[in-house]
Amino acid sequence: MAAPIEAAVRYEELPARSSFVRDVLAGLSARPKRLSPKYFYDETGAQLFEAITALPEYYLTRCELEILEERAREMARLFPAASALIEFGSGSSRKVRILLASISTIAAYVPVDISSEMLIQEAHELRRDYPRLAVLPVEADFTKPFALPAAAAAMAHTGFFPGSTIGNFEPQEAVAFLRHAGRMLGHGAALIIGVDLVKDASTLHAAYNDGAGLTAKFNLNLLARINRELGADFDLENFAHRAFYNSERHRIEMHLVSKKRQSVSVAGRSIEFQSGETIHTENSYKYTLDYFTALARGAGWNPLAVWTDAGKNFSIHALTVDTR
Ligand code: AVI
Repeated sequence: MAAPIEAAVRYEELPARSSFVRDVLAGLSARPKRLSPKYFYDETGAQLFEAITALPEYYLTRCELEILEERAREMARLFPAASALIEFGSGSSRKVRILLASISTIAAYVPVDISSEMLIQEAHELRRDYPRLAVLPVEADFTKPFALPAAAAAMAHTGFFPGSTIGNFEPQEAVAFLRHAGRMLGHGAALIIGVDLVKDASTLHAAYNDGAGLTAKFNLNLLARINRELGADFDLENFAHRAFYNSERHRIEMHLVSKKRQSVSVAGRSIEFQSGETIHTENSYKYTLDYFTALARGAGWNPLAVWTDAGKNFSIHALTVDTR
């Protein structure tokens, strides 16, 4: 019988307040101003993101779930007997549950996430539903090296990185992440990764400018979080959500636009905004199948298979790593 989970293995204290304040002050002092999208996900932000995934305009989650449902049995061939599935940035366990339901050779599941509350909660529920599965959560920033729990380290590894979170990295960061994942998972390991696809600008625009205004709330929550945690005095009424498709760079850009000339106090520092000045809060890159395959090859991963939904909106790539 597997040991009960009281807590996730905590690899380091994250996100440390000191690095949050440092990053925020550096980003708001830069020209143009910017904030990292990794700071969207406090408790409120994580809940807003979950709500976004259910929006009719936000096709990404729906299309990825369609692929997982249709193809999980094909994916099962990638899993050696008694293997460990390592999920980078696990969040809710909705997607991994589809794999677990179809792939009986997964002996251990290692969800890796920065937020321990959801990690522990989901781990409890998975252990209840899959009593024979070793659920070994790790609280860590999955973009940095972390140690796998010993029980999983001894098994063959398959990585899982759904949701097109790779699209929130700059292409060179995506390559660096894939290299790091390859080193962690080890030679011959497979990676199942969700990647959003280039498509018409109107579909993309709608997905990031939803009618219910949840994406706007999600974007503005970053300022609310800075108010809550860093004692800032952003007036959310004075900023607006802006998202558009940059077709030259194949990415959705999200910004917060200052509606007027204003001064905001952040951690004791005064930050000046011109009217119309923006804070760049997120890029969400969209790839073609060939471009992503080439990017992955450049990071040491060879393609095994690729699947799309019927509408060809979203893709899941299966890759294998050559670390020699
Ligand atoms: C998490 N990530 C893949 C989402 C995306 O679509 O880039 C985050 C998001 N931003 C706005 N809506 C959703």
